[in-house]
Amino acid sequence: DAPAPPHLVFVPSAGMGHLLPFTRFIADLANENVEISVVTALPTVSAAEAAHFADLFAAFPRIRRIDFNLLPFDESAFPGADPFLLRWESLRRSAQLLGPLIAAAVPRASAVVTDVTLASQVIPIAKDELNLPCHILFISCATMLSLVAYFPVYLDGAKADHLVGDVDIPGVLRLPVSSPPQVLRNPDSLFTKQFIANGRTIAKSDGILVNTFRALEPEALSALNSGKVVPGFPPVYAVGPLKSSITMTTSTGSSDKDEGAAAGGSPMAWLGEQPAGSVVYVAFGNRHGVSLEQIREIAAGLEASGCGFLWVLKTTVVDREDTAELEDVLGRGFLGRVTGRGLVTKEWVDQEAVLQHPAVGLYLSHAGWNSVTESAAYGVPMLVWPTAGDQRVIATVVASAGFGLWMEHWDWESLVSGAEIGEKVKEVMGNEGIKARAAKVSEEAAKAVAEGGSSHRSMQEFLAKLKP
Ligand code: BUP
Repeated sequence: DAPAPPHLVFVPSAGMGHLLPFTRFIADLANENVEISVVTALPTVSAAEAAHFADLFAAFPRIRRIDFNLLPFDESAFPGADPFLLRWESLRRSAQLLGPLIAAAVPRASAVVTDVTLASQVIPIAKDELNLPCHILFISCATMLSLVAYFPVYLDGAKADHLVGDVDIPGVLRLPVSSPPQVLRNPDSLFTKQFIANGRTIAKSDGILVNTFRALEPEALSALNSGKVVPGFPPVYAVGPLKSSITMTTSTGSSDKDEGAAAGGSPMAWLGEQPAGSVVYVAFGNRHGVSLEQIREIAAGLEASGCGFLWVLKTTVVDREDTAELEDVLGRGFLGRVTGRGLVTKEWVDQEAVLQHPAVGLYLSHAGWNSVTESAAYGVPMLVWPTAGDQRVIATVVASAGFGLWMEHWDWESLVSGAEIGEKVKEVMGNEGIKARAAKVSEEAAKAVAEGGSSHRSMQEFLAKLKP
């Protein structure tokens, strides 16, 4: 008899930026000889996540779903906190329920794969309570992983409990104090506490899968794997760029089937009418609400650039709360003036499909890691304007890989003028050096995931270590 396949139990966290790499990785594994269960915390924070879970289970009926009913959690104790961060905390505080849930899985679980935001809770449960190997699927870049891993060492050295200066990560780079998540300056923030606890625990995991590829972050990967960052660190498997193989049926509010959801028509149909390389795609991720004032400046900039544009506009952190009318947000007359040349939508678009479209010549982005890996995979030059969190670290990676420009002095605290935005957009759209570099990075990405490529080999290495 052939041995039973290993059974992987995935415990993802909240937010599309966390969920998408999990579902992409899971979809990749669906062709391998493994059993898969996914722990689903309910209800999800955003509508996009709810729809995406539905898509996953519809696309792969063989994948089992383990419902995880969170314990009551009084969010009012953290007024003003980010709803996704609160969900991570709620997941962490309910983690003791995971032991019995995973122990009851059929067939018996052989390994757990979880998100870094849950690491300090889930690793001990998997390893000490259930005696199972536990891996992390790290959803940001390897450079950020090196920061997470090194930060506790840095704090010990600095005799501090928060970010106090540059972080010189051995073998990787010296991060100026302005680059790590700025909330780490506050020792009392929930984020800082989670970040440090997770950083201290990931070294006890059995391995870390990262959505990156060797050619994109060679130094960080070598330094992590040679123990330069943290001696004895577990193996880091660069398995990216992960791509979607799930058809988004329920979550594409503005796809071709839903004409008119965007001002100006359906994004994909509209892109089909634009000349090659002529359109700037504008999106700042699914968790960043842009201020009304800054929206007006971005609008002015796009109008002044003379370029075509497709803009996914968010005015609130959580999509369910975004009820503002486009015309009110953008200012009367704007949509009329850019008819035919620009399209603005508040709906979820299939960003991978957009970035693959030949009409798209530039991505004005918040530098969320998934977005960056998508741009890299499809060879789209970037103009990056980080909002918060890990995005300034990610912007460093984009700039050093050369396929994008990072506007370091553009922050979201002071207003960036439309005139400056328009100038930069025009400039990068015409920059042949960045275009050539983006094409090269895309070639390297394709090689990495092809049979025998570095990411393909890492994935095989990871699979070979799994036991039934
Ligand atoms: Br908005 C939007 N369609 O309309 P990141 C996003 N996406 O497919 P995050 C869509 O969501 P943080 C949309 O392709 C990417 O895979 C996009 O993840 C997809 O940023 C993902 O780029 C967004 O990692 O912020 O999650 O907004 O960096 O805070 O995780």
